[in-house]
Amino acid sequence: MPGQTAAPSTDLLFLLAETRERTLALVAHLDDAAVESVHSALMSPLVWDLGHIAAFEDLWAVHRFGGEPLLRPDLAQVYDAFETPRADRGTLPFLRRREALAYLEAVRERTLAAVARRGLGDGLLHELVLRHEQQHGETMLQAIELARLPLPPRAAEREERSAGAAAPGAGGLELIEIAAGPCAIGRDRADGFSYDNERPRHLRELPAFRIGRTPITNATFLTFVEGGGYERREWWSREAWAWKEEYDIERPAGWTADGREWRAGRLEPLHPDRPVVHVSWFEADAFARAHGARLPTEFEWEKAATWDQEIGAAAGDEALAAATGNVDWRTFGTVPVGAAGAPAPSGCLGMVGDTWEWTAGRFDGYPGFVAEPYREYSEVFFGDDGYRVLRGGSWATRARVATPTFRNWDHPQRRQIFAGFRIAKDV
Ligand code: AVJ
Ligand code: FE
Repeated sequence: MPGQTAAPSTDLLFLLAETRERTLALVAHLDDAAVESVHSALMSPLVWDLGHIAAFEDLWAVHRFGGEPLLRPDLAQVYDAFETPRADRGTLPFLRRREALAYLEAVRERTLAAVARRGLGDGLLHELVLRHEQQHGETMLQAIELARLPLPPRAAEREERSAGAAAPGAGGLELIEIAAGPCAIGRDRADGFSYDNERPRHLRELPAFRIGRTPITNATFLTFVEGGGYERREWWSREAWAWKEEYDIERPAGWTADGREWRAGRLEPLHPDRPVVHVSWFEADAFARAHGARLPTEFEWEKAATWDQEIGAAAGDEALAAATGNVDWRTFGTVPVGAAGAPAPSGCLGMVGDTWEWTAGRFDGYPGFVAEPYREYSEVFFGDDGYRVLRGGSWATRARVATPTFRNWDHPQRRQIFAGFRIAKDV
């Protein structure tokens, strides 16, 4: 599958270099003000991500793996994401663009020197560093979208993959039934790289359920907006209603009242067949209630994405890779639902790629969870804080990260993620 870890090899060094090129290309066309200023209380300045990527690599590849002292111990605090919430990052003495770029380069030299000295070991720490930078690439794309900054010039060459692709599944309202039975959830170290929150792989018994063949499209969500969806108190939870009222939320983030949306720094007509994105969990939940439905649990989602009823096991790596749709910044935007990737064995389309999908439950550890290699990756977000799980990755997620077992999470009111949803129902 795309997230598979090959035996540690020089492939990893190639991928580190390729990922770095992409990181740098995200900001190369922007001026210092665009890169260094805080555009939104929700997001770090782009330059913070640059320094943070370097600091993470300094810690894990140079210090922990290479056994060298940190290159910049003075910066550890500034770039500690947990110590310094996003809202406060604008006030920190973080590096300016020129210094951050130099820091990235100096750390990378030390990383490569350590590899030259001791090889890659089992490759897991370098894999962690690689995927960390890849995840921050998506965070930076979110910041760029939110600030309505231009995408890198490469995005202008993006393929238009909409041709001929009608949206199957009635705009997301067609549901597929998944029979009752067990499903293996998660991924073990023996299967290659996994994050601690995906482990241990374990069986779950699930009752039969129905789930959207595709995510909900813009056209379908528009009927909710125009049908008074944001005014019907009965469709909203108490918490969601309070949020919606406080912030005067009337439509998905980036939509205008006259039926257009902000995409890649410009206003474009709303594309009816593309999945709705930039909705919060609260909005997704309200939409589902309006349709007498609910959001799928993350286990239902994973079963719909991976489970092959015929063989009573997860589909093979090749089938899962073939079902992976629009990822890797291939189009720098969404495509019509169902247009990219083969169907999962369940018949569901577009499970991985195009848009993250909100799921019903709280983010928590699987039974037997062990934090590794650091508690701040996921454990500190578990439990009652109300983080909801997103699955499936978006067009902005790198293929290596966008696996059907990968768990993303955020607060239910957040809308900066390239996130939509599909609906589900009990049988
Ligand atoms: C998995 C996307 C929620 O951005 O907070 C980046 C990924 N962890 N650096 C985040 C992450 C540490 C994480 N998410
Ligand atoms: Fe990080």
